[in-house]
Parts: sequence; C-alpha cells; structure tokens
Amino acid sequence: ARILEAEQQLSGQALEGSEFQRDLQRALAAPPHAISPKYFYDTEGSRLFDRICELPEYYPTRTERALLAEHAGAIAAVAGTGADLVEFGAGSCSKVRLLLPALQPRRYLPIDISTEHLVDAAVGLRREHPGLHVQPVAGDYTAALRLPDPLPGARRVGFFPGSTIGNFTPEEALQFLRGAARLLRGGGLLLGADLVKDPNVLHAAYNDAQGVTAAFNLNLLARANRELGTAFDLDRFWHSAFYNAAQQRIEMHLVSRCRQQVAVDGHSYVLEAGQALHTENSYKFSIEGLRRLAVQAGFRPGPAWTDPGNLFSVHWLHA
Ligand code: AVI
Repeated sequence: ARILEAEQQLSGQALEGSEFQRDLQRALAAPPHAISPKYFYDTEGSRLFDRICELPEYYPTRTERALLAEHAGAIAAVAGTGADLVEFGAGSCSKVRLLLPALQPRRYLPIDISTEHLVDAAVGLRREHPGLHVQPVAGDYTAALRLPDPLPGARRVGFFPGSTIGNFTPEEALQFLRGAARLLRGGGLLLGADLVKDPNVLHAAYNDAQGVTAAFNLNLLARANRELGTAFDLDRFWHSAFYNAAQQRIEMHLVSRCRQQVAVDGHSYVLEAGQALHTENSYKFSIEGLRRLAVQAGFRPGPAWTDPGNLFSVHWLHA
C-alpha cells in the first residue's frame, strides 16, 4: 500500500522506449557513434551504479559523502533551513540523508529517470523520516520538466551531487545550469563536481578490478536486448574507459571485438572490429572553471568545500 501511495504521487514523464530505440539507431548508423549516458539507468543499471559507488577505486562517492557530512552545518548556514529541496537525479536518495538533519527542508522532491528505483528510495526515506514530506517526480530532469509549484514562502534549494554535471557536454551543462538558476531563483544550488587529478587515479576509478564499471557500460546493450528485442552478444564488445586530457574528461566506449552485424527493429548495421560506440563522458573540473560556468549560467558562487587530497568539490551557488 505504501508503494502504491508513492506511485500515485509520481508526476512528470518517464522515458519512452522508442526514444531509446531511435537514439541507439542513430548512434549505430553514423559518426560520432555516440549515445546519451542517460540510457544506462534502467533498474539494473541503477543497481550497478550503486555498486560502483561502493568500489574501492571509485573515490567520488565516499569523498563527496565525507564533505557533505563534515560541512552540513556550514551548508545549512548558506542554504537556509525550511526550504523546498529539489534533487536532480536522486537515484537511491542516499546523499540527501546526510543533509536532512541540518537542512530540515519543508519538502523534498527527488527527481529521477529510473521510476522503480525512485519509488523504492522514496518509500525507504519516508519510513526513516516520517515527518518529512517526500514527493518523488519521475522524469528526465534534462528535459523541460514540470515541477509542483513551490511551497508558499519557501525558497527552493537544488541539490545536484555526484558530479553528474560532468556527464553533460559543456553546452548541456550550461543549459542545465541556466534552467536550474531560473527554477531556483531566490534560493540556490548545492553542486558536487569531480576535480581534475592524476590520470592514474581516474583510470582506476573507471576500470575497476571487479569489472562492475564494465558491466554497467555493457548494460546499455543488455537493456536494448530486454526492452527493444535486439540480440546484441555482449561477449562481442569490450569496455573501454580512458582519460582524454585535452578535453578534461573520462570517455567510456563499447568497442566491437570483431566485424559483426547487429540489428535494431529491422535495420541492420555493420560494426568493424575496433569500432566504438561512445557511451559516456565524465568531465573533470577545477574549482575556478566550475565557478566560471556557474557565473555564465546566472549563479553567484558562494563557498566551495574540498577534501585534503583535492579529489572532489562541493559548491554553494546563489541563484
Ligand atoms: C553518474 N556519474 C557522475 C558517474 C561518473 O563518474 O561519471 C557515472 C559513472 N560512469 C562510470 N562510472 C560511474
């Protein structure tokens, strides 16, 4: 009954299977052979991502969590308590838990593309915080999204952790931040951004020894097999992740191990051996670079918190 209750509160629009099909066909048909990383996140992909966050090599999650826990008081001092808190790409809503005691929001609106995962997370959060008004919104927060009206008198505070901003192209990041600045006017955005660092540390984080990141990348094809009726043989692809220093980003690709023919909804495509499908960019930032981007989008940068190793940063941006 509780799950039903949560589902009834869902608003927004879930991703349509046909959009995935169209984007996959485009990526297979012509250069730049790239597809949006948003397609990683079906239920299985979200589960794999949660496992990535626990990996010893994947420093961003634990570093950001430590920053949020350590600075929750200082964050509440700039963001204010009693806000209408909106999280973009909330996933399992685990990081917000570190902020709730200090921030004490009047309402929490987690937005995520993976509906089932979001519903489970919202149900768990309600159970832990019976007094908290949780209103999940299923949808693609990169698209124009209709949010419930702000609560009267409450400022809107956005939360965008995890350096998911780094999975956008620079143009998309600017566009997203511009939209967020409009949405959050009078409040602000708490933003997590991964920092430029030793490429070896980055390489290890995206090529973990247990192969979870590889499975996460390959899940894009597994998802197509489940949802679009394709017959990709996952053994014929390998996971490639490397740091592109000129672009300050990790790139992930699925590389064809051999010459092969694949089909999506009756259209066939030939993949040469070594041909890559570009599945993700993960941009890395400097504090100053991130602040410049925020100013361009209409924010006024406030404090930024980093760890002693300068691995990760959390920014308060006044909207
Ligand atoms: C969600 N996002 C910030 C992750 C990242 O690090 O770019 C996704 C990820 N891809 C591979 N590992 C984790």
